[in-house]
Amino acid sequence: MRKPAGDLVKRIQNYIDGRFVSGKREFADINPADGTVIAQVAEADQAQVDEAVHSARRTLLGEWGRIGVGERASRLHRVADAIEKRFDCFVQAEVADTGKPVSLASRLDVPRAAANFRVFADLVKMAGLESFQTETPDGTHALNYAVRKPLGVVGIITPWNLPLLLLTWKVAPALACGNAVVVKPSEETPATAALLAEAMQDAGTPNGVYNVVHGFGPDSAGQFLTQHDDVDAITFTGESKTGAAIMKAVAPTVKPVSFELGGKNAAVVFADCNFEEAVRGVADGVFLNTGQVCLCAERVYVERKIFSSFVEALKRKAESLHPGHPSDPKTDLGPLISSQHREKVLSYYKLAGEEGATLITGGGVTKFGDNRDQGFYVQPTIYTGLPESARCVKEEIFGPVCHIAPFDTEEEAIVMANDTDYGLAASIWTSDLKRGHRVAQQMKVGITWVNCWFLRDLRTPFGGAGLSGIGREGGMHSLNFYSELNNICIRL
Ligand code: NAD
Ligand code: 6OH
Repeated sequence: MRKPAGDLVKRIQNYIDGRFVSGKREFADINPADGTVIAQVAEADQAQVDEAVHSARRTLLGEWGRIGVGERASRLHRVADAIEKRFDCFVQAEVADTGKPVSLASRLDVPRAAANFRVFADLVKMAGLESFQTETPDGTHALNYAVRKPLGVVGIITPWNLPLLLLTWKVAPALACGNAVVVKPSEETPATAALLAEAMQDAGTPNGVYNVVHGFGPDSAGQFLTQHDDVDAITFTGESKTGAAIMKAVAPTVKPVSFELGGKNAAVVFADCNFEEAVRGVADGVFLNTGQVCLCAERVYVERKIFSSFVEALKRKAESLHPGHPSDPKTDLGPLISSQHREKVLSYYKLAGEEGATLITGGGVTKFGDNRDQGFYVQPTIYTGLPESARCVKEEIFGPVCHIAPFDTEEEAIVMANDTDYGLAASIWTSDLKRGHRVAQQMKVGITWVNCWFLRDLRTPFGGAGLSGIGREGGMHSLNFYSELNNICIRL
């Protein structure tokens, strides 16, 4: 861990009840591109998590609880305005924390953060609820209608790969529904959650509506939040095994949970695809954000007729990527998030060899001959030749890596794609639309893309099957998770 030359190390604080506060302990926020310390982060202790939860509860009983849905929606639009006003700050903070290319943060992460607030602000104003005229056999008439109430205090725990995008994906609908939130961003990427607090202040969000507690999971802010008696619900994005630990932690207080977890996603490429588009799309789906997107395809299945040419074309794509400093606009492959995560990814590169894989490209560490060698770069990597039972084909690696296997029939491709304990996403590449529908409907996942990948409409259901999650967020699904519905039955 190195200090930046001649630079003051920043301090990132907790944000509780509208004030930035330090902690008794601090931890370092590391720039993955060169291993320097970019900030010292205040770790929230149990008392500070308590204070954040109490401040959220107070505002629900006070100012925030009295604000109607129209006014809430306009405040959320103001949060989006405030994000757009600080666009460059958000981009710089996200790039420094994650090491992702500036081009990606500017195109994806920060615009999506603003869009998350706008979409849920608009949606909540338009959202109706069902009502029923009821008639019983004895001739009694009644009117049933449901009303939407906030859940209360929502705990939000998020990962490091798309920190601001995934945080706002949950904060926006939670606030739209009238909740107050306590967020625990990843210890690897605390900066944009803190910047969002400034945007909340700009937007006139009352104190206590948005609180940030920094820290780790076990015996730290994450666990203090999930075990808290006065937190009404937990929404979590991260690894499946962390989801399992959180499920245990919330069990005694029976909190509703929404889990968006890991994936081991398949891309299925048929010989009738538009070859160039499929290569471009699959390359994006394997290497975007250095493979650190839960939706990335680590398993690619290609119809045997085009197998060799596809492997060759994807190899060329991988070798034409520009690894480099994230702030360089030409960079399209940044480092992995941390030294520890690089060790994990490299252990799978080694394991692939032990399991008998044929290495097509990559397989090691990228070397630059300058300070980037203190960063956490790995080569984009492609393997073939593994059996479907290999650990490298079964386990989520979360790096710029895929295994490509051939198939002969549509039925075989479907069986292979579904042969996983995860169930997050799939992509299918074919020019035959009927086949596209047919195969898509048999994928055991939360989202299937046909001839595209990570093309998002925020009104659609998003989530995973199996180890990939519990529940759906997106559009009305988010509003329903973040609301308590009270059905009122009136005898007429
Ligand atoms: P992680 O599970 O290690 O950490 C996520 C968050 O949980 C962090 O804030 C961490 O501090 C916290 N945490 C860890 N242990 C905890 C505990 N016991 N109690 C409470 N909080 C705890 O995940 P990560 O490494 O940050 O992110 C990568 C993982 O996230 C990958 O598996 C990826 O597939 C998954 N992911 C899924 C989605 C999705 O939408 N399905 C999106 C992004 C990432
Ligand atoms: C996982 O890394 C990406 C998740 C994406 C979303 O949750 C989204 O809403 O686009």
